[in-house]
Amino acid sequence: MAYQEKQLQEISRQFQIYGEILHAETLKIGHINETYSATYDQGGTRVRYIHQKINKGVFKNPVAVMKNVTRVTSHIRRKLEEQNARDITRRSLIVIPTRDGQSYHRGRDGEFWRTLVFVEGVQTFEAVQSPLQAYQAGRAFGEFQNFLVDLPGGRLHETIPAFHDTRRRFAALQHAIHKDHYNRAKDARREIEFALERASITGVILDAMAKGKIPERITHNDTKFNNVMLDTVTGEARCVVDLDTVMPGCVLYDFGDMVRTTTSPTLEDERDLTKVKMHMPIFKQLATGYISAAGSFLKPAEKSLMAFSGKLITFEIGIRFLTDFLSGDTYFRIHRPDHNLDRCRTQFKLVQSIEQQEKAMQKFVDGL
Ligand code: GN1
Ligand code: MG
Repeated sequence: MAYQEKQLQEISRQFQIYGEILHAETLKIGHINETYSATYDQGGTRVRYIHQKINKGVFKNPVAVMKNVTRVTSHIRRKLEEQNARDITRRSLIVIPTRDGQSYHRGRDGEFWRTLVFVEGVQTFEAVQSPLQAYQAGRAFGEFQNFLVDLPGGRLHETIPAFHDTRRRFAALQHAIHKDHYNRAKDARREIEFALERASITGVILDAMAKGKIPERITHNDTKFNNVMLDTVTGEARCVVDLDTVMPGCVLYDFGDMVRTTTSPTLEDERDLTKVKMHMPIFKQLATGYISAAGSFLKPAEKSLMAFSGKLITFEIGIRFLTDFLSGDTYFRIHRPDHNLDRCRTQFKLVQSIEQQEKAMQKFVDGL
């Protein structure tokens, strides 16, 4: 644990938490931020909060990140209140302000911290357990996008510019191959070849957006399956989390990443590639769930690229892992040597599997 309980204690005192910290644990989720859950005694009841250190290397402007997060979460909360929805505090994240009313605390070491209400009675999964879970994920992210179609107050900050600019991601890969700073290209020959053969797909969504065929919308941009919290009892999606990259984007980035992280019921770094496969029944549930919530605002042009987006975003994340492997693993946290190469292989295997079934996927979406 990078931060000891004592340090966390000091940080937690900066926030409007009316309780005494009892203990804290590291949560091993995500490749980027550091996340802790802390238990407090609040008037004799135990309550939990999330404390998170924002990765400044990745999010160059944490203040902008928190501005976005606050706007988005308060808007969703207001909408849920208007609908007289129940269980509101488990349906959208709640940012706990600092004692001086800010959405983040900047420590003496310059690090940025934020605190969120811990949503109880939910689970996240690294791999899908059933097609119905994919339906839930699709519905949850579709609903999230739908909540934000009328966000007031102007354009959100681009917390990471060109985040899903697949052409730029591809150029970054080419650069890393060319530099081969760590002499690792020899270990990834097949993966490099696989990537280079598919250069032509990188411009499809970007071009459609540039031509105005596909609109810019507010999107989540990191719709991994483990960013959906499912109710432990009912299995229903309650809340989507990890809002750092909520910003102007394309709905297909979100749908594509859902395809990547749900349709093969395997881990993102599964080493047994024979297990990695796009499962049609899961895809069908995912797409149905998504359309059930997003169908009301989607344009035909967006819908028509849904199947393709699964392939593209899986490819994109694959080349990001490959680029990081070639560049010395500086971006994604790794837990073993060659971890990013393994992650890349898993993504590329899934790309292949999607390619084999793309027509059938397309046909299904067209019928929705
Ligand atoms: C990163 O760390 P996490 O799970 O929030 C990354 C995503 C990738 C994902 C791959 C800001 O997300 O873009 O799809 O890893 N987030 C950022 O697992 O780069
Ligand atoms: Mg994330």
